[in-house]
Amino acid sequence: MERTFVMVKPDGVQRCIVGEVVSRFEKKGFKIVGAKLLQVSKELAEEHYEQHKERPFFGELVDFITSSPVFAMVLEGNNVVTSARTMMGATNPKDSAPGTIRGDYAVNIGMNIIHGSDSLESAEREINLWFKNEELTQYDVTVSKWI
Ligand code: DAT
Ligand code: MG
Repeated sequence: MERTFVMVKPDGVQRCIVGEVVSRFEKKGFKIVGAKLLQVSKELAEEHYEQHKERPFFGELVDFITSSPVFAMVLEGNNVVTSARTMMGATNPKDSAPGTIRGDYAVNIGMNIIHGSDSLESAEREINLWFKNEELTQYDVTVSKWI
């Protein structure tokens, strides 16, 4: 079954909308298979965002993601990588549609509430980067046959 990495960024944790964000994914029908609140190290932040290391905003991005705890999750479900990205909305909140997480809760591109893996390859890389195998669970949800 497909898995993705999703993280509520420091702005989302500070604004007390972790539950709101998690709830959207739960209600959609995705299964949480791992979750933790953590303070991100500079090393982890730089590795996570390595594809952006030449971009002018890289320093700010690393400073932001390490500024306060994040809530990291692994979600599982059919087509979850693409669906979670759709639920997040466009990167820049000025372009994200109402009804999406960024569209409903964010105003600035620097503080856009949530991260989600952008492809199956990124999801695999990010899940391995953020979670140890033993932190991920396997369990059956009895309602899954209705989802
Ligand atoms: P996404 O988070 O939608 O995958 P991304 O991978 O292109 O977007 O960029 C990672 C994060 O970097 C993004 O969530 C917010 C920040 N960012 C992207 N473009 C930016 C820009 N032009 N100025 C400032 N921050 C930016
Ligand atoms: Mg990205």
